[in-house]
Amino acid sequence: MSKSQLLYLTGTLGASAAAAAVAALPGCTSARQTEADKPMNIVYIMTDDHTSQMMSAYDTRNISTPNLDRIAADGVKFTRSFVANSLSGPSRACMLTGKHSHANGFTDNTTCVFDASQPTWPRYLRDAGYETAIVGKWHLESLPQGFDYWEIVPGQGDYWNPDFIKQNGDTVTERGYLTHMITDKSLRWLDERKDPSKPFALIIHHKAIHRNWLPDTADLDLYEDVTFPLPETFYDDYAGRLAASTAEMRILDHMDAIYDLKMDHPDSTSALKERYLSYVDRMDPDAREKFEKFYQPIRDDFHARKLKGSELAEWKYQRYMRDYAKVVKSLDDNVGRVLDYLKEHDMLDNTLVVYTSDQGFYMGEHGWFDKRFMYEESLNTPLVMMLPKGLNARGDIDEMVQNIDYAPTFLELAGVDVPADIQGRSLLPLLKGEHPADWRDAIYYHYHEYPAEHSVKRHYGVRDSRYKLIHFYNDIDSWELYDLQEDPRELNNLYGKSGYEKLTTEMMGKLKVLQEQYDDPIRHNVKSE
Ligand code: SGN
Ligand code: CA
Repeated sequence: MSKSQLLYLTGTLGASAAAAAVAALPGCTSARQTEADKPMNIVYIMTDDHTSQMMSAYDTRNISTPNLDRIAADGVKFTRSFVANSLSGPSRACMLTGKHSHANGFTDNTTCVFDASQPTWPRYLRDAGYETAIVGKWHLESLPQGFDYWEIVPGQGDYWNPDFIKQNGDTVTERGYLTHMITDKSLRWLDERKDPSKPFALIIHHKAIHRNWLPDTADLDLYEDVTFPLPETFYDDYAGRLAASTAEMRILDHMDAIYDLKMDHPDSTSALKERYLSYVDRMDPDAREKFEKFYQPIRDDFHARKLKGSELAEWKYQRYMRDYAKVVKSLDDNVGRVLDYLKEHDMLDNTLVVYTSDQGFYMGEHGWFDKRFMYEESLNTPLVMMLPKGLNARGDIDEMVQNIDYAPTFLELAGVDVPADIQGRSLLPLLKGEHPADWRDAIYYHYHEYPAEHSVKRHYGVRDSRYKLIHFYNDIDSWELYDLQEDPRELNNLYGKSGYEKLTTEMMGKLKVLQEQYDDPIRHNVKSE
C-alpha cells in the first residue's frame, strides 16, 4: 500500500480504522510499514509566560536558548504567531478547542470553569486511534477529559516539591523541581505507553516561566554578571493610551521586592510576604540553604542602598531579567532532554514537535511585566516546530497564525476531518511549504478579565499585517489605532487624529467582519457588562 493510499484511508476512516485496514491486507502488516507510512506523532510543549524576547531563535539580545532553537533549526519559526486572549486558561482552552474564548466558554482565569466534555483535538485524536497524554499545568479548573493519561498540577502549580493531581483523583506532594519533574513524567509515559504500535499525542505543559520565577538551585549563579539592555520603552509615559496608564503591572510600582525578587527582610510589611514564604518553605532544607545563601548578599546590598525612582526601577528590572533567565535555562535544558529522547528512539522522522507559550510577556517594555494587552509583546507568542519527514517547509513562516489554529492542524495531520465549528485554520499547508493565496489577512483578539489583578481593561481588536485597532470597553470607552510599520512600539495612538479617518473606517470594517465571522457580539461603547 502506498503512502498516499494510507493517507487516503486514514483521512476517510480515521487513524485506527486505517491501521486495521492496512493490517487486514494480505502481506501488509504494521510491522512492514516504513516509519514514513506511520501516522505522525505529536509532541506539544507549551510553557507559561515565555516570551520571544527571551528565546534566541527570535531575539539574540538577552539570552541563549540552544535547545528551543534546535526545534526551529530542524523546522520552522513562525514570525507572526498570536494568541486570541493573552492569559493562561483562555489560551489553553483556545488551543484545545480551536475556538475563540467566547465560543469555548473559558474567557478568563477568575470566573470560568472549562467544560472539559466539549470536543478537543486530543479527544478527536484519541477517538481516531491515538494514545494521548497531558502532563503539567492544566489551569482550567475542571479535570482533564478525553485523555488516555493525565497528571496535572493544581492551579498554577508550585516550582518546588509540587502537588500533582493523579488520574485516580488523589493529590500527591512529590519532591523536586517542577520543570524536571514534568519532563521526567512525560518521558516515563513515552517509555511505558500501553500500546506502542499506536501513534501518540503528548502534551507537556510547564509552569515555567510563570511568576514568581523561582530558579532551580543548579542555575542560581547564572546571568549574575550580565547587565541586560533596557527596552526602549522602559520609561513610557502612556500618553494617549488611557488603559495602559491605569494598568497595574509596572516593574517599579507593582513588582514586589519580596514575592517577585526574593528580597525578604524581617521588617517587611509586604502583603505578598506570606505567599512568598509559602512557596519557598516547600523547598527541601538543602535546596533552601543554597537559595538563601545565594540571595542573602543581594538582599543585604539592596536593603542598605535604599534605592528610589529610576535607580530602583532599573535594579528591579535587572533582578527580574536574571531570575526569569535562570528559569528559562532549566526549561531549555529539559526541552533538550525531550528532543534527545525522541532522537535516541528514532522518533523524529514521524513526530511533529511543537514549542510555544500560552502568551508573550513584557520584559520591561512600557515599564511592565505581565501580559493581557493586545500590544505586540503579549499578543505574540513564540511558535517553532520541528518537522517530520514529508513536511518540507524550513526557516521563517510569516503568515499570521493564532493559537486557535493548532487544533485543526493536529486533526488534519492525524487524518481526522476538521469539524465545521472549529474557528482556526490548519497550518499544514504552511508546514508543507505552501503559501495559500487566501490565507487570513487579519487576526481577532478579545481579552475579558476585568476587574482583576493588574487592572487591564477588557478589550477586543483587529490586527492586520500593518495596522492594529483596539477598543477598550466595560468601565471605559477608549479606542487605539497603531501603524506598526511606522510605530512598532505602539506609542503613538492615531485614533481620532486627523488624516486617519479612512484608515479607521477600514479597520472598523475588518473588525466587524471578524466579529461576525467568529460570532462574537459587537460591543461598541458598552458601559456596563
Ligand atoms: C497570577 C499572578 C499574576 C498573573 C496571573 C495570570 N499573580 O495570578 O501576576 O497575571 O497569575 O497568569 S501571582 O501573585 O499569583 O503570581 S496566567 O499566566 O496564569 O494567566
Ligand atoms: Ca501565562
